[in-house]
Amino acid sequence: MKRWIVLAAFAAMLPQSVPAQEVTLKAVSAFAEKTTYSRGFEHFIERVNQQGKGVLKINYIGGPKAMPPFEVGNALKSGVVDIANNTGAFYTNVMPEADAWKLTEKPMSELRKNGGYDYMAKLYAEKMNAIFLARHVDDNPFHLYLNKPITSPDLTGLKLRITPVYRDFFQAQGATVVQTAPGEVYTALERGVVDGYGWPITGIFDLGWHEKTKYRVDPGFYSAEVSILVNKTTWDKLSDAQRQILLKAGAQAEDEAAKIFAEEDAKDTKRQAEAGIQTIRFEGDTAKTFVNKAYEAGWAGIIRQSPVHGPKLREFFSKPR
Ligand code: 173
Repeated sequence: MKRWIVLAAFAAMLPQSVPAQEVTLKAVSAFAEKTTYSRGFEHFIERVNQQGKGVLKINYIGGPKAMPPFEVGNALKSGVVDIANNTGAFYTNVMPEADAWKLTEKPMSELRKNGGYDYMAKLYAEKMNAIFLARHVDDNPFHLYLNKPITSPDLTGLKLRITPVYRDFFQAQGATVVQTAPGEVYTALERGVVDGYGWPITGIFDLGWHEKTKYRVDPGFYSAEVSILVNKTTWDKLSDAQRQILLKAGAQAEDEAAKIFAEEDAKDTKRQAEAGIQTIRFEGDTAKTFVNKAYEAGWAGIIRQSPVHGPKLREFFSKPR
């Protein structure tokens, strides 16, 4: 009898064998629902909710209608949301180094091996209380779109809509800049508040900007980054099984990015031409100088804001040019 009591007492101390209760994570996107830069994230959520039945569930509250895009970084840091779809340029207030992802010239698979990912992951943990789970947009260059023609890379006299992605480059070329969230671009173009805007090669049809765009300048520059972030306090509380579900769906999203955007880039380039958007193309040395200046100005901006980490990131991310 006594033995049974002792055994029962030990059994009560053992970890429960019944699975822990299902955890629900709150998610938000800095980009409009069902548009180009939310799509990879929404696919990720579908996979997690499929794989995670009874274990882990993501409750997606939506895009900028649920939360202003430039507030998503702080909301993720503080735990107001558990998961966010965001791009580095939208939360430079939390972590200026995040904008350096646009300057990567190596695939994420290589950066995950060469220490570049680890270096950034540490900054995300320290500065943003965040886990950088996966980059689902890459191989997707930015461009300058215009309503006034130009004949050289000199942008003097032009007023351009920007985010931190384009600020240093466009200013170095002489432009005047005004920052807006994507949701304000259409109205800014319609009212003639700006002469053009920065945006990647894909996605201008999502919010109807093709109706208000005359020219695209080629070549493009940099590589757009949109990624899935998890609040670290939330992450630390998850079980191994729950983390594995997120890691697996994240790895899938990151692995697919290059292939998806190779196709999307080609599709939207064609669609822009069909919509009557004319290409202003710099050739030869002019093109080369234009792109080199973009990287020079981009890195100078990152290093100015982060003098210790900036040069390190440049070593990991850059190719000699
Ligand atoms: O132009 C932008 O709003 C911007 O910075 C961005 C970044 C990544 C993908 C799409 C847009």
